[in-house]
Amino acid sequence: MKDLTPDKASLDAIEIASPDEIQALQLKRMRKSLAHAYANVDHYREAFDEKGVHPEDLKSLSDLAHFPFTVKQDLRDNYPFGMFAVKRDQVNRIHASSGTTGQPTVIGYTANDLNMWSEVMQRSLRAAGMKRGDVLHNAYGYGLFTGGLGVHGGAEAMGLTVVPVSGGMTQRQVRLIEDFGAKGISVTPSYALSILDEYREQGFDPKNSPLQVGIFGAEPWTNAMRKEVEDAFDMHAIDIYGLSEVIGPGVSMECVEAKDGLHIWEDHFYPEVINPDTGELLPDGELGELVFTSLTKEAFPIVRYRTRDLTRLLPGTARSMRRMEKITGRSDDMIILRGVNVFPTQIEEQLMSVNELAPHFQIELERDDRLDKMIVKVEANPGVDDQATRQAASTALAEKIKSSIGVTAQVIAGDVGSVPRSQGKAVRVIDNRPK
Ligand code: DLL
Repeated sequence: MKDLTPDKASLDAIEIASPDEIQALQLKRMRKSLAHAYANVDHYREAFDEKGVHPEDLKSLSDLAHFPFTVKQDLRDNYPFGMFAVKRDQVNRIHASSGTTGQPTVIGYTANDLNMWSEVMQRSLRAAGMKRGDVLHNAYGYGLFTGGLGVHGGAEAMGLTVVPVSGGMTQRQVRLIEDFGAKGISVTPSYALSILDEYREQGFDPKNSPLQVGIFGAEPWTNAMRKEVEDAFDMHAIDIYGLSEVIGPGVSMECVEAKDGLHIWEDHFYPEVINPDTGELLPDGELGELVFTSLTKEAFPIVRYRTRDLTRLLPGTARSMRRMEKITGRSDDMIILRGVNVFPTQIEEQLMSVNELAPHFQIELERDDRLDKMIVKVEANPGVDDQATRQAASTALAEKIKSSIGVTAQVIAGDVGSVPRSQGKAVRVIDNRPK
C-alpha cells in the first residue's frame, strides 16, 4: 500500500488548532445556532420553553446538557418543512430519507450549508489521501440519499476528477475503475465486496487495480472487513461517517495515516455521548449513544439529535479534533436473542476469520415453539464445493459465535451468490418473528 499521508500544509488551520481554540469557536457558534433555532423553528421554541431553558442560558459548552433532545419522530411530526429555520425560497437543496419505515424525513440546505458540507467533505477526502487531479469513482447512490451528491460536491470543489457512477451495474463499475484509472473509490463496504467479486468474475486481479484507497461508510463495518478488503485490493480502506439529519457524509472521517477512529469535524458538529436508557451525559471514553448539535447550519439547525449510533469519544491524534470509535452498531439493529444483545458487526468479525467462507452474510430470526432462533446465512468461497468442507466451516463459525458472543446460531453455507448482494446499504437482519 502506498503512503498517502497528506502534507500538513494542505490542512485547514482549525484541523490542527489547540483544543482551547476549538472550544472557544464551538461556544461562540453554539450560542448563535441555538438562538437561530429558537427564533425560527416552532418545535425548538416550544421544546426549550417546556424545559425552561433559553439560548442565553448557555454560558459554557457543558450547559448544552440542559437543552432538550431531538429525535427522528420530531422530524417526522414536522414533515415536510416544519423544522426549517429559513424561508423555503432560501433552501437551495433538499435531501430525504427513504421513509421505508414510516414518514420520510426531509432535510434542507441553504447555499452556505452546501458550502460548509463541501468544506468538510474536502477535509475528509484529503484525510483519505486524495489530491487535486486524482480520479474518484463515486459509487454512493445519487438522488435523495446524501451519499452520492454529498461526496460529489466536496470532490469536485477540491479539483478531483469525479466519476458519478452511483450504485448498480456492477460489471460496468469494474470496467470504469480500470479504464479511467480511479485512485479512490467511495462506496458502502458491502457494495465494495460485490465489486471485489466482480473483479474476480471478470478474471482481473484486484491487486493490480489502480485503486489506492476506499472511502467506506453509510453502514457499520469491522476492522476484520478492513483487512479483508485492504489485502484483496492492496489499497487503504478508510471509514467515513455521517447522517442526513446532521448533513450527510463528512461529519467525521478517519485519517489514512492513522486509521484509529474517525475525527469529528467539531467546528461544525458538536458531539456528546449519552446513556441511551437514561439520557445522562457520559464522559469521553465511555460507550453510549452519539448525539449531535449543529453549530453553523442555517436551513436545518439540529439540537442534541439522538443518532442511535453507539460509540465512544476519544482524544485527537492525527488531527486535533476528537475521534469517535468505529461504530459497533445502531441501537435499532441490536438483536436481542434470548436475552443476549447481538450486533451484526459481531457476526461479521467472526465470519472474517473462517477462510473457507466469503464475507457476505445475512441474519434471519425465526421463532419456534416460542423460542427465538438465529440463522446466519453465509456463502462458501468459490472453489469450496464439497459438502464436508462446507459443513466443517459452518460448524467452525457457529462455534466461534457461541464462544465469543454467547449465542447459538445455525450457520448455513450456501453457494456463491446465495446471499443477496447490496448495491448500497446492506440489509443484515431479516426478522421473521411474529410481532
Ligand atoms: O448514510 C450518510 C453517509 C453516506 C455516510 C455515505 C457515509 C457515507 P443516512 O442514510 O442518513 O446517511 O444514514 C445514517 O448510517 O446514523 C449510521 O447508523 C449509519 N452510518 C453512516 N456512516 C457509518 C459508518 C448516510 N461509517 C446512518 N459506520 C447513521 C457505521 C454508519 N454506520
